Amino acid sequence: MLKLYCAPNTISTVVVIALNEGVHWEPIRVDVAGGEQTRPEYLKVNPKGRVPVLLTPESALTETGAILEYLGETALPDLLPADPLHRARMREVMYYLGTTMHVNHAHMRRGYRWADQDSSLSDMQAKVSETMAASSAYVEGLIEGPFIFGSSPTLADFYLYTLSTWLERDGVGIEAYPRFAAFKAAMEERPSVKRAIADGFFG
Ligand SMILES: N[C@@H](CCC(=O)N[C@@H](CS)C(=O)NCC(=O)O)C(=O)O
Repeated sequence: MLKLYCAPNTISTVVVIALNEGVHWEPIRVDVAGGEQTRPEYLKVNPKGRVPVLLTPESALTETGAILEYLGETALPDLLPADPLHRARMREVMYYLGTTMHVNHAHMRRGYRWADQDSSLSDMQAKVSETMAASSAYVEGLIEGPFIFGSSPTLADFYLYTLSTWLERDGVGIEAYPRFAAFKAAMEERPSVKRAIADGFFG
């Protein structure tokens, strides 16, 4: 059975929802707030000290986008577009979310990765609502509705859902972005998301 090292309100919840779409799996909860991911036992699992990590029978796989694509190819083919250009468009969105929007968010609580001085850290925090609003505006223009690419979700929708749940804490009101807000509501109708919420992965 697949196992996932995961924690509430982190990017690992993307994989939680994807797995809930139809894979037999088990969570291994990591106390990220308590720093468990920095301890030697965890670093043996993931030397990067981050969640998520997917344990397959063969190996430990990291990086949210890579895990999603592995699940798409092995267990969730309906969430992986068959057409190469559509598949590349899906990746285009996932790379943006992983390398830009997630990083914007990380400047709120994880600024110490990039700077030491208090003034630098508070500068970074002050920019988060601006950069997350800019990302939301970009995403608003992408969403065909109700999902990113129209009526059927792809792996990228799970990624975007998790980021949508971070906006309030980052000082961005999703209601300013009607398509993005409707997307979030549509995702919350899916049993996979309902189960993740009930299991305490959000909020
Ligand atoms: N590039 C990685 C980033 C993973 C990541 O940054 N995870 C965060 C949670 S959102 C984490 O584990 N943080 C723990 C820490 O910074 O100590 C991915 O997309 O999977």
